[in-house]
Amino acid sequence: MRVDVVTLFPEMVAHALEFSIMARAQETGAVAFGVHNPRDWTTDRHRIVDDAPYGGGAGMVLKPEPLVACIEDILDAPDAAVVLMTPQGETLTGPLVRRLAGVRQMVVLCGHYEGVDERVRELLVTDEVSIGDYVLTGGELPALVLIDAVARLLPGVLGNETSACEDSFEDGLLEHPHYTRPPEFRGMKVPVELVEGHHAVVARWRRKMSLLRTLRRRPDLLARAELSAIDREFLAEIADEAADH
Ligand code: 6GU
Repeated sequence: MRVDVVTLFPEMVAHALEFSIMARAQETGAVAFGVHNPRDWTTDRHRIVDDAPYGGGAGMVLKPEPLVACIEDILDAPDAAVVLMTPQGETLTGPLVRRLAGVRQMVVLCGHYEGVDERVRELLVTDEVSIGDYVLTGGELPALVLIDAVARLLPGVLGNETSACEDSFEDGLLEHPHYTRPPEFRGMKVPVELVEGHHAVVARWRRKMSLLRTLRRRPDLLARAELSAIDREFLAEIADEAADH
């Protein structure tokens, strides 16, 4: 997959992609990143990228000419997604990440100031994405969140040791707790089910903890999760225990 980021702060984005799994994903060729400054597509002496909004009001709006010239130069796949990062966008979730992970090219436009001229959206933007209901000063951090979430689903990016399919949300439940050595730390013991290491016992303990965590922290997820008869039995047991106390 090719990912091109359009930003007035290219160093901020490029540097963040130089670490850990994103760096390795680039080295192995699973993903190719490009970072572009629309200022390089201006044609005036002052390299101006923004202007005051028509109709007045506070803040500046990103001008259409440099943004459109930049994006049109970058686009090379016919099925490319052109994603505008904006608090007005669709909230980023697993299904949206999986859909975007299926395109050959993703161009990510980082909004700034009051936003971008509406004609850029009409001409080129295919998706508008927000990372949650709070306002940030720019689209760079949200773009990095989106890119990380998408890139880790691409074939060959995660090793088997950190497979994506056991993550929280993948089966609609939160993950179980994790432990490593030592078996006792400050008087706190690792659960016996894990220490003894019988596969079926470990699997049952993990599933139960996953259900319990989701019930306590995210009952909204539990209501939508796919649950087996055994899962439901366990949840009924918890409900009975709670009723007894
Ligand atoms: Cl995509 N941009 C900005 N500026 N703020 C946000 C956001 C995006 N998503 C949540 N807050």
